[in-house]
Amino acid sequence: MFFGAPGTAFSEIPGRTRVIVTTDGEADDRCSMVRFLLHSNDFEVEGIVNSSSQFHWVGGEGWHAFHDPEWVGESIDLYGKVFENLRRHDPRFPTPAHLRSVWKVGNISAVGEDVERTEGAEWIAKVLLHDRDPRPVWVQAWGGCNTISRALKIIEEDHPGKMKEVAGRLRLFLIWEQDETYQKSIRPVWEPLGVPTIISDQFDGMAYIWRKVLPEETKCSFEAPWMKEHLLEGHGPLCASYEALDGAFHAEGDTPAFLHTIPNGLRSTENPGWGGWGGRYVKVRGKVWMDPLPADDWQRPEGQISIHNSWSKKLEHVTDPEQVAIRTRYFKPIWRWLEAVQNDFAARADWCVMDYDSANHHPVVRLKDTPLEMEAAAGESVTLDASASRDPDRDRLTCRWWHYPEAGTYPGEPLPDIDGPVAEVTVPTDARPGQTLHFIAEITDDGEPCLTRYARVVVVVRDP
Ligand SMILES: [Ca+2]
Ligand SMILES: [Ca+2]
Repeated sequence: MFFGAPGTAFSEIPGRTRVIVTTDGEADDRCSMVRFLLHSNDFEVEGIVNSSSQFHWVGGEGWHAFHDPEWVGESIDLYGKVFENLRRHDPRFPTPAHLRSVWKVGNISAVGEDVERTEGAEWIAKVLLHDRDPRPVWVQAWGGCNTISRALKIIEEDHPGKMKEVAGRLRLFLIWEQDETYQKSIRPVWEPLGVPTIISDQFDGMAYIWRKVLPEETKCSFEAPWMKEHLLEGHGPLCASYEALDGAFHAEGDTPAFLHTIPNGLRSTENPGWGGWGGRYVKVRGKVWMDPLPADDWQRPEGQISIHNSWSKKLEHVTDPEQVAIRTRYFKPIWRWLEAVQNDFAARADWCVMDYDSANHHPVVRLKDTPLEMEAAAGESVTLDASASRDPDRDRLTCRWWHYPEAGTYPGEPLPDIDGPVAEVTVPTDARPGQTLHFIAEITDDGEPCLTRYARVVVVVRDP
């Protein structure tokens, strides 16, 4: 254990990621939106755009009905009611007026409709074409890709000379392919231009099937008593609007799309294979990343991946212990972080109603004489030092350094965890030059709820 040195809360906060959300307004999108708005200090929110999907569109009947796009405006209004208090905890929370100004309605009239030049599609195109800001824009499909597809067609039609530049700025995070437009329109044109694209199936661990697929030990913060205490009651109107199911976590299938882009120290945006709050992915072609194979003999679909051929749905109902073990392993890149993710949510819910001194705030991880990337030969030892970390609330911090084998390329046995802020690790003698080992500093305070931040050090094995 060590004590975080005192400090002001707002210095040294990592840069925010630029994000655009497209959403089909399903109940779980509406739950995700509550969390997203409470994380909006972590992002530069460039767009929130209603879109259709294979599940919901205007004119869809019964379960396929389209939730009136105004739900986004209503969520922003509820955010507006707690905004002043959120600002006491981080002045970077965007104003409700800003969020309203970037909320647009996109292509919603039918499944996969990407013909009409909607306001939402024009807006996404405009942001992507904005050449004064060179930083990546993470465009997330919480629903179909059709509005994104229309936006990219606008760029193809009106600004063909800018496509390469846009491709360099665009990042796609797709929650399945919830219509055919990725395969039909986006993939043929934009994959060859090297747009980094993550197509997730693991997200389903946070969606409706969470109770079936998450390990027991991760479920406590999804159950009704936890949700009631930490979110639903006594935390203001935005959290009260969260559509719990019988009081418990409902579903937030789209949440991993933005969890991936939170600057929490895991540096997931640098490489989808490194793993982070939004899951861990493997490169399947070009710059396209999808879920790791559940088992060696599973085949990845060549074309669209969605509810009809998803691995999560194949694994949902298995009961054979071997298959259950495969399922647990498959969702681990998501569930391994969930306790910290839920505590983060709870702290933000507190920020809606509490003053600064009553609430908890994140540790600030600081490494000392420890580059984020270092070289070491097999058999050589390196020191990883996070002892300069601190906590704005002067909370006591605990640190654990752990080896994340799946994130690196060294294929041997995982190295043991090391408790404490300073770790000396020895590169295994059988590691080969060029292989990588990832070490995560996981630093947690003793505030209520406890909050966790990270650092990731990548050790590249060099020639002796
Ligand atoms: Ca959705
Ligand atoms: Ca704290």
